[in-house]
Amino acid sequence: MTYILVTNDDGVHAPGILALVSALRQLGEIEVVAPAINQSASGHKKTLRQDIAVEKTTLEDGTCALAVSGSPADCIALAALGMIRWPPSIVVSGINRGANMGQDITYSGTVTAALEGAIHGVPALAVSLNNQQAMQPSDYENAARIAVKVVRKVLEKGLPPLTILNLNIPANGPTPAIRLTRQGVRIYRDELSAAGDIYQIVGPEPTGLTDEEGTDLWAVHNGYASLSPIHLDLTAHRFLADLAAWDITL
Ligand SMILES: [Mn+2]
Repeated sequence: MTYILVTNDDGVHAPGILALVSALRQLGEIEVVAPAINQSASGHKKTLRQDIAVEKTTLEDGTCALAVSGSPADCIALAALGMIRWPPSIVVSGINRGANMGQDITYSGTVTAALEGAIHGVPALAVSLNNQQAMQPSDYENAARIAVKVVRKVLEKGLPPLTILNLNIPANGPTPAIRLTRQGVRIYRDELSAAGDIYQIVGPEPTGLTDEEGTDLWAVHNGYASLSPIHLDLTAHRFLADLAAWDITL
């Protein structure tokens, strides 16, 4: 029996997770463990030696869920360490409000929750919806339908160790096709806002991109769903030989 663990970073009562749960239910049993409040851009945060509160809650459609005071990755870690049945057939994280492409991947709670699944040896998929325009419920339904297609394939094929899939879907579907992509490069336009000694990083949605064909940013910018395999090995392999030539000796 297929058993799917669903999480997100927008919080357990966000519309994206509801659409995802609703669509995935056709594939098997669902457990929902998600942050109690919005934890977007929390990165791969691990809450160590601090209390994490977990409360039962109910989604709008009556689905039972666990609301966690920790990070998205904490939700998966708690499940993996014995809070609920483990392992699931797959961890699915999303549907995030806003794309997670380029360097967003390291900021994203949506993606890092999926990475936490990979660390614990389970296949995982992150799903995000691009929000350059206002999003409709139908956008989440379209994204969830595409996610189901990818989940079916992962359940059939599995994924290599420490590897996840990162799925980004344009708003204002229908989406014509999925493009297999590599991680692109974002251009952020953040600004600093100061009031005395209190600062805020503010900015619009990161609209800048290097529009290089074959990247996640390129695909979504051109109306396609983007599917990237992401690996937890962050080594800059191509630089390793140059680094050796530095000849750092002790
Ligand atoms: Mn989010």
